[in-house]
Amino acid sequence: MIAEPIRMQNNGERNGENGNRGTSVITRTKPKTKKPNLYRVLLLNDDYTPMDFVIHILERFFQKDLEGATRIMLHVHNHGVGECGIYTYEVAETKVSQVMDFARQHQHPLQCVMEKK
Ligand code: TYC
Repeated sequence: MIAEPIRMQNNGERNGENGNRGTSVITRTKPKTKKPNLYRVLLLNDDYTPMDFVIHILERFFQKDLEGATRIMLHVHNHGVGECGIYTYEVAETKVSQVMDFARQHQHPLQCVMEKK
């Protein structure tokens, strides 16, 4: 965490007649633009899930065209794991659930996981 410059905005009652300190307001001078944590969604290889089914998953849930989906599927097939996309936490979580539910419905052992970038 990096401290950002702040400005003290005093309301003129810093030392009131009764000696109490008045309320001071601190104002952020720089707009706060926090970057969200990002997560990779990964597919894992297995020996049973059909290649065409994995391609369909990549088209349906990760908006890949046939060429991109085929490239990712073959990367997973050849290397054991591959990246389908990078998303914020809730979107990544939803993608993983959608893939796992769809694979289970079709009785394929395909595994999909997320990892923090
Ligand atoms: N290895 C599978 C096969 O030969 C294909 C496959 C690719 C499976 C990617 C899972 O995430 C995967 N049918």
